[in-house]
Amino acid sequence: MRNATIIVWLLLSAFLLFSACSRSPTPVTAPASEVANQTAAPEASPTPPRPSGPIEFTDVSAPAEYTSNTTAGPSGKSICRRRSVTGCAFLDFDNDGWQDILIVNSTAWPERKTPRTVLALYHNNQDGTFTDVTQQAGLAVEMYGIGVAAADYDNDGNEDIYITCVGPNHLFRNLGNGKFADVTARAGVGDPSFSTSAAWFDYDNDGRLDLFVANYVDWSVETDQLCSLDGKNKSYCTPQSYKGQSPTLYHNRGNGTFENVTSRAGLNDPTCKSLGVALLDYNGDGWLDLFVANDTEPNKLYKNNGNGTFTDEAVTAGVAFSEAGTARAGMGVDAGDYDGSGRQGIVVGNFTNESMALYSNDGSGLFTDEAPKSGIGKMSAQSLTFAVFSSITIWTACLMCLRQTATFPMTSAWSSQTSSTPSRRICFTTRARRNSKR
Ligand SMILES: [Ca+2]
Ligand SMILES: [Ca+2]
Ligand SMILES: [Ca+2]
Ligand SMILES: [Ca+2]
Repeated sequence: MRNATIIVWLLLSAFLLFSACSRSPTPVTAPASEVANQTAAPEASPTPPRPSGPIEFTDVSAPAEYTSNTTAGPSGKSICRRRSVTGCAFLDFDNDGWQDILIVNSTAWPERKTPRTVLALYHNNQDGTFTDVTQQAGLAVEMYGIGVAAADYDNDGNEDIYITCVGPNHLFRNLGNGKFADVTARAGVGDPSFSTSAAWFDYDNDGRLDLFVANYVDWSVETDQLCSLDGKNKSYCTPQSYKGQSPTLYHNRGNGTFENVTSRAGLNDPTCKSLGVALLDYNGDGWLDLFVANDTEPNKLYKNNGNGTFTDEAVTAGVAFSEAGTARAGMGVDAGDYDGSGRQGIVVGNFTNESMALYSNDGSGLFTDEAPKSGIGKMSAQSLTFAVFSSITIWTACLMCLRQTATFPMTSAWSSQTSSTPSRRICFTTRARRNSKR
């Protein structure tokens, strides 16, 4: 199931970068004679010791030459573009066993004379440094990118890249020789919507990864609206000013092409204003389901019916609204067995004063928001939580911080089937603030 789904985003990336850079040297195997002479060691504890204090991260960007000229986009014309900064992914594109880095980039308005901005691919030199290989990889492509989902969709052993964009998305096939080819047109996956997050997963269990694309609002240069806080100066409109956009589901035909099966699958819903998607099998039936975090609209929990269709169960499951019955500004989302119950729960990042949601899965199809009781609610109340990462700890990315929100006695670590989006750089690239006066 290594490639069942791979969605990589900033916090996961940061975690992996930390792990990679602190990788221990390869252990040397002792000769058999020495092993035989060793006295029996005490049985290892089944649970590794936990750190006694907070986990500390060190910024290794400069020493690793891990830098990129990213842009958070044009200013003035739209809140939507400006506040949607870009994501990144860790993937081993050359199969050398070391995670490489892909950074998505946005771009400026055509009328603004700014330097050309493109994707950035950094090869891991295995010594703590990285080399920019964007040009030779064929990824020096300009687009208004937002997120990235990496997976081997054609089962050739090489991880491919899907970039979500404002405007048509891009699929880059990994040719296996260090180069990528833009196969978007042939594959038929160039969703023209305002795409934010994407997930590769095999919804029909045919052995081929399909593609779910989360879309945001019906915004474009032409539909940009005038909003003002003082009646004089243009400010950024809130999501309520724009119509939502339906997500898109592409079925992998297995011949390098995909079919848009959104309507047939029952996923056509233009009320969605989606920023994040998480994969989980919340009812344990072997069919991957989808949780979609919506901004100012009810969240969705798409139950996979096992026959190519999905049914939104979010309201009955108790994950569509806050406990006060209001739709929150769902952004980052992740799923994982945070409580060791054997069932996957859901964590969602929301707007300031909305608190995060921590949905506990009781196994009967119902969820309970444990955020208030667990302390996460209070701790996250003042944060605008864009992204979350559920593993041994729940990490949250708010505007100006990377915060270890809480630690749970997880028994299962990160699952290849439960990853999360949005693939967006948050804390380290932007100081943009959303207007809190919605
Ligand atoms: Ca590599
Ligand atoms: Ca591939
Ligand atoms: Ca499939
Ligand atoms: Ca299921």
